[in-house]
Amino acid sequence: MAVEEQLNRLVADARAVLQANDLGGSTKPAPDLYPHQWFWDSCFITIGISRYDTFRACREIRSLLRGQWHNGLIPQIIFNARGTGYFPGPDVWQTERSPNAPKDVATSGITQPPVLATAVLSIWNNAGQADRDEVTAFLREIYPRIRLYHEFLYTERDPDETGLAVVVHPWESGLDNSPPYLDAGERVHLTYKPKYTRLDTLHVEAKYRPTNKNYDLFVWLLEQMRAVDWDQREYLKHATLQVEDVIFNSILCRANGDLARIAEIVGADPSQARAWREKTAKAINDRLWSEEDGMYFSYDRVAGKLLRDETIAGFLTLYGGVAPESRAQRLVEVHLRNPKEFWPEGGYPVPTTALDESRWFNPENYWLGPVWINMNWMLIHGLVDSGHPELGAWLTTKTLELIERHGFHEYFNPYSGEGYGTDSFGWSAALTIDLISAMEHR
Ligand code: 9WN
Repeated sequence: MAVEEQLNRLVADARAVLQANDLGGSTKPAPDLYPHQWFWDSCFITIGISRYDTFRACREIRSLLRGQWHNGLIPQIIFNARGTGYFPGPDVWQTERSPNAPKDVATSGITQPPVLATAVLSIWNNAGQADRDEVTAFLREIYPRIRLYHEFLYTERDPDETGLAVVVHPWESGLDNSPPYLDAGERVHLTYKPKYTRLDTLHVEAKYRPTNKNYDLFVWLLEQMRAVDWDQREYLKHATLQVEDVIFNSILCRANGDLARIAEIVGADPSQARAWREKTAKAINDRLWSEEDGMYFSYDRVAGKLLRDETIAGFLTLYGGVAPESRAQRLVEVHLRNPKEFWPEGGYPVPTTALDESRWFNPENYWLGPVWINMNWMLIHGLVDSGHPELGAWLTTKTLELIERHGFHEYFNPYSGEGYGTDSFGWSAALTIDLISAMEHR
């Protein structure tokens, strides 16, 4: 089959996945496992959809913003009233306890990585000339809301005013059971064993998902935040898990750059977004770099130390445009392209946990090793932007090969490419569309 034809078919299949997951206004990440709207999923999905349907992409963002809290928080989940089979649901979160929660829509009480400004800018970048004015008006309308979200991160989530947003729940990081979170989580003393029934393992075999012990931590932390009625400042005073997360903050850096660009488009002042970007980039370099390891790590604010587990996280500084050239070079040459760490010979880069991180690595389990398409997508951008365009192009080819051979799964074995978790996974489909469209525009 001609390559062109193969790529066209892949795009058509990806669009069919996004069609099937359409909730009418927003897109669920997966048919059964994730029946609601998720924050960063929706952003990645918007990026893909913006390549072929500008106004559906706008609707996706509007739906997300319906869930925004008065203090600016964009929640990790906006519940779909007809969605069933997901734990924890609105009855567990009880976010109505907070005066900040929106009244007419049920949401969770935590956030997720801030891809929002980047997703919104992609709509504008990808819109046809005929739609530009309407999209500019849309940007003008929602710009204050995106800015409010960034403000929330810098006021309510940066207690030391370092420029680094603090993540307080593994689900906020988006990489729920990634080693740094299990590591920080081991130091959290669960004062009781929470009572709950998992539903995820009805959809996906337990060996591919976080453990029950991980879920105890997830639910216990949720209950601690609920106990202070989702009051962010109050909670942070005593929070037992607090991570200055390198991925979250790298994404924030890029998003600040994109927010500044949106400000320019709508005729607002971009200087605050630029200042935020600089502050966060500097803080990542000052606080999260380990010269000894030649790697960036997240920082455990409770234990007061770097979480030096070897995961994909440090490479995301390339996506954030944060790493100076010499550091970027070390990241790529010493670690990323190392077949013992992140470049499996004959397999598929990039595993989310290093192959030689023997304490944690597992090629089948969630964020403990498998390849995820959103991570590769961000890394491709990071590689291109940091002066490694050939490597970026090569990673694009391998990522599309993975999808073509194994389908739109949630995550993949870095050796064999076998797909795990749910199939018909939204961002796997959406980012495939974006990668192929970007190739065509080169
Ligand atoms: C909790 C929806 C989400 C993703 C996360 C991924 C997984 C949820 C879960 O699914 O997390 O947010 O229930 O396991 O880890 O990144 O946003 O696709």
